[in-house]
Amino acid sequence: MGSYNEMWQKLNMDLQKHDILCAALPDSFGEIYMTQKNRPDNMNYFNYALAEVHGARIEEIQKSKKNGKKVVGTFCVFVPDEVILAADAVGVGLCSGSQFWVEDGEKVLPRNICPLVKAFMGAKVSRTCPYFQSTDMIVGETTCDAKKKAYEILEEYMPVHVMELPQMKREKDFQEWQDEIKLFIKKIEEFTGNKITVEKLKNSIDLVNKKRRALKRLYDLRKHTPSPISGLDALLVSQVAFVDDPIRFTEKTEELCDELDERIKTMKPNGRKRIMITGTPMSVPNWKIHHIIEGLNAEIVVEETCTGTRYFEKEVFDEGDTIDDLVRNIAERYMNINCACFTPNNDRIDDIIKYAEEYNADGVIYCNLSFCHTYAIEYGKLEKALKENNIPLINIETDYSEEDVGQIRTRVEAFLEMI
Ligand code: BJ8
Repeated sequence: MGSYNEMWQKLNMDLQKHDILCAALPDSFGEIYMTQKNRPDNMNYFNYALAEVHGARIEEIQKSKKNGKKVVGTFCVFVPDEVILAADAVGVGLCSGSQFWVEDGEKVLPRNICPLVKAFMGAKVSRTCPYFQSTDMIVGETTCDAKKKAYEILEEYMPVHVMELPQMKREKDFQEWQDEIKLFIKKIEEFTGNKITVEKLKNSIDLVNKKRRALKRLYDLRKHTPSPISGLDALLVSQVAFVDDPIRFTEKTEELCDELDERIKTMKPNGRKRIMITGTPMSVPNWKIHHIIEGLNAEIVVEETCTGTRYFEKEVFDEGDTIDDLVRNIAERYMNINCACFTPNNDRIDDIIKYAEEYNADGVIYCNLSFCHTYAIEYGKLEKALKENNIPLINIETDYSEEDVGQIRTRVEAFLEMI
């Protein structure tokens, strides 16, 4: 990473601590990513984006701020990016996947909660995340107890707006979600001073749909046997999607897909086991499970997670004459994300069975962050359904630490031999 000390200082970051974080990232990225063989050339952009994740991208965001733009941070794929962009704000996904932040998170939160929540609190408390330090407003949501209560603490550090996400999918819930989106529009208009017009909202719907389409194209290419891209690389693309400029990201992902389109013409089956990952999101730099699985000569071909299919599946319908029409379209798309915070959530099981067939998966690995109760409980139902469909499944509960790597490797190895 280049020298950005002056910028980080202006962002009131703890430079000493941040140096420790920055020193570790290139090593782990080099060891996990750069040792992969035969990577697509167009992954260079995503390597660069990762290397500059605290540098060049932050510089760009600072430039936007100087030009009067507000920066809005989010933690969940339920917060509609379309609204943020239509208000001419910059949106960044702030979920944190590093063990580095957990310790500081535990200073303000109980230890026995999900590492993702502890990590995002730790990132703020320790002043070592330049995205947090650049963010003018956080938009949270009432998905799980850990997050919704953590927002009350986060509010002591910065402005927070929380969207109430209904947790059933009845008509009345759908109406309520539309009302929440309208409240969010009002809030962000006040916050940015920019009016959201029908035209602006249509443009942002179009922009985000294009981004989704590029990711869908990438995932469709992974259906090929063998997959033309490793699961690790596909995960990196998804992780970059949360912080990058959406137009550039879409262009770069399409370029990558063009290359993969050519690749599949000459690829021959490699006999590797094809694995689907399902469960909780894997935000940057959480590459732990992918690294273990692909290190055992299997290939991950799809992730049914929020850093996978749940992020890009289904587009927002872009027809409508009024803000209300467009809000209805947005609500419809987002209410169909099958997160375990919903009850019931049988559509997620249907999705997993459908993907197993579409991606020709030999087995499914359920990855659950420790203390995430909703996903942990849902495992039982999925296990039953996959058994009925003869789809092999194992359950891995883990956090961001490295302590259980050996144990997980042994279990995955046995699973791969069995399927
Ligand atoms: S839509 S999966 S991004 S809530 S933070 S629920 S892991 S205990 S992240 Fe999520 Fe939105 Fe759902 Fe997706 Fe569990 Fe941890 Fe809560 Fe988590």
